[in-house]
Amino acid sequence: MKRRHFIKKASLTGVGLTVGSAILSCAEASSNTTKNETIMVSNNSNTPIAICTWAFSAANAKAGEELSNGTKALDSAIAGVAIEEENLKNTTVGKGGAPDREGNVTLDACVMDSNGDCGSVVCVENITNVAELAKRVMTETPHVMLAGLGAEEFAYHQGFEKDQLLTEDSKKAWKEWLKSPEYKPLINIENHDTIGMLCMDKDGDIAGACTTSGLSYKMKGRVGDSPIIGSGLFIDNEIGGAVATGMGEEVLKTVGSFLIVELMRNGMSPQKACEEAVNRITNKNDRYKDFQIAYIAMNKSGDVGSYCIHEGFTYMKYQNGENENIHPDYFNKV
Ligand code: SD4
Repeated sequence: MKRRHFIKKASLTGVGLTVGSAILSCAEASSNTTKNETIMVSNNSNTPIAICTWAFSAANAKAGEELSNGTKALDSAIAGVAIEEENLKNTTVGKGGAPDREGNVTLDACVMDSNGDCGSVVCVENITNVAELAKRVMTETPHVMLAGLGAEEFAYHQGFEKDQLLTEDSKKAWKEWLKSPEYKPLINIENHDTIGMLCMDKDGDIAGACTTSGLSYKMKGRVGDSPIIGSGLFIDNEIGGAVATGMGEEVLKTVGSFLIVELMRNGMSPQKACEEAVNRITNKNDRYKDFQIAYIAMNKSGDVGSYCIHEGFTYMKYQNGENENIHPDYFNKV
């Protein structure tokens, strides 16, 4: 099993106090963890890192800048993804997102913090910044998930403004689609452009956000993986985090992001864990030829990885002021 570098931390004062370090395997680490100590893997680089799905360079740079300025991981991720939620040209996130087949734009989002807290909103209309709304569910309610009208009304109570999410362009595209309304998602063309983001801040804490309008021209009421904790996003701050993009139904069936974090807990690198999560889908499902799934992951050492079914997916990585677009390996080489 791959050996990793862990730092044993004892939290005596509320501020993490490093009391020693040890080289332990992941399995040893989890079996050695007691109530009074937390096993942490070090961020070897000690610099903040932001990664996000697809080539959303401005969003990732925004998160990177926030992290560099000392903003915590969750708020940095939310600030990053907000760039795409507000980007009218992005037809699968936030305002400007493609509607369902009846013309309603409904958004899904979730966030997960480094302390294990999470929040989610599903099928929300008229609100642009749904990742921030998911955070409010986490911080301002006793619940984890709010749906539809309940989520929308909660947003107004929280001071969010009502917005028209269907733009002239997305309305035009929908009207065009209605002329021959065949529902057939196309690989990388179905605008699989959900933004999922993982951030590691200066303290080495990891958090993430995932936000989408889901599949274009989906059935009314359809919800995908993106707002589902464990499927579209999962974080365990002792181990790392993962996010998904692509055909949400297939991610849901395999609880992909949780799976990746658990595989990392058991010693896999982020890269290998993403590969295994994709393999779980392609091994059992011949239809993989017709849909795309992509995962990105980061561990507590700041290592990142990604894997997808088909060529065409890319992701962004910000570290040390550099914002790179990375083309990961993919499964379907034919
Ligand atoms: C969904 N996973 O709703 C999302 C779609 C997506 O880029 O990733 N689009 O199934």
